[in-house]
Amino acid sequence: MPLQYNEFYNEQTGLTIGLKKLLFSEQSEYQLVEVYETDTWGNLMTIDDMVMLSERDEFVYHEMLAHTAMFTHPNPKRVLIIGGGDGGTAREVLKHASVQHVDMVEIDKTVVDASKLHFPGVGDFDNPKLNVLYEDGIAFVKSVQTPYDVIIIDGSDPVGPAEGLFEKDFYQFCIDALSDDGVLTAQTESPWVESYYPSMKKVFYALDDLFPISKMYISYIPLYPAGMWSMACASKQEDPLGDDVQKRISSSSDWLAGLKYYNTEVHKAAFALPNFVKEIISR
Ligand code: SPD
Repeated sequence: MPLQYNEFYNEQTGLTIGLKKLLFSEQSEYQLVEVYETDTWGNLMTIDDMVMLSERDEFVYHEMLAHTAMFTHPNPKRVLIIGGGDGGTAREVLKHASVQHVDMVEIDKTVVDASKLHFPGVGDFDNPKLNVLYEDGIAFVKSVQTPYDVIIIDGSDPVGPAEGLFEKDFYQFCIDALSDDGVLTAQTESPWVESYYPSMKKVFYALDDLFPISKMYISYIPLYPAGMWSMACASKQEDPLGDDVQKRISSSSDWLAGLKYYNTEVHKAAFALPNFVKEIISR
């Protein structure tokens, strides 16, 4: 019998990944963090038996979560990442020349330690603009004094320590912690996994109530449940589908050519939602 990792997301239906060996396993104060060497996906991190990232497909998630927010803001200087302990979202944020300071607030140091050891190509932890704090992201957002231009919620699934990242109260604190033209993106689970619909609805209804502009967008991440993944983009002023955003993306074509998923066309197309997805968050 080959060694396999299985994540079941619909009773008996799930995802199977071939494994070579277990590289890391630690029950932290918050969760079970494991890293495997896989057959064809590079190293794979799971938290409480749910896939967080693989070396081969992590670029989709991190590019889409980071650049959608960063290009929607006209001049992002201060950025807050809640979660994101593997460093992939910060790596993408730090590609933007306007950025002066990034606070990454990860509750679990074990995630950062495992990432530095087993995903050396993912994070940019030595970048002097990056400040890593090991704290509860919700408590941190409540106490923000100097506003951020962009807040990115790169949390885990809505079970365990990340549950609060799907609550309206949390987004109220986020809007207060954003500058007047602030932009927020958040990971919001798979449109194919019905057990997550209540959490998705909570986030989108909250953003719709709190922000002048809020939209869902989607991307394709093979090792996440069912491969289709949703994200939220909420903004105080700029529409992510506005002409200025498209101009900003196009004028960065020199370094954007180095990305593997995100580009001008993908930014726009990601906001085109199939009807069954629209239905999940319609009110
Ligand atoms: N089930 C996957 C949920 C995605 C959680 N975030 C992944 C962290 C990658 N930086």
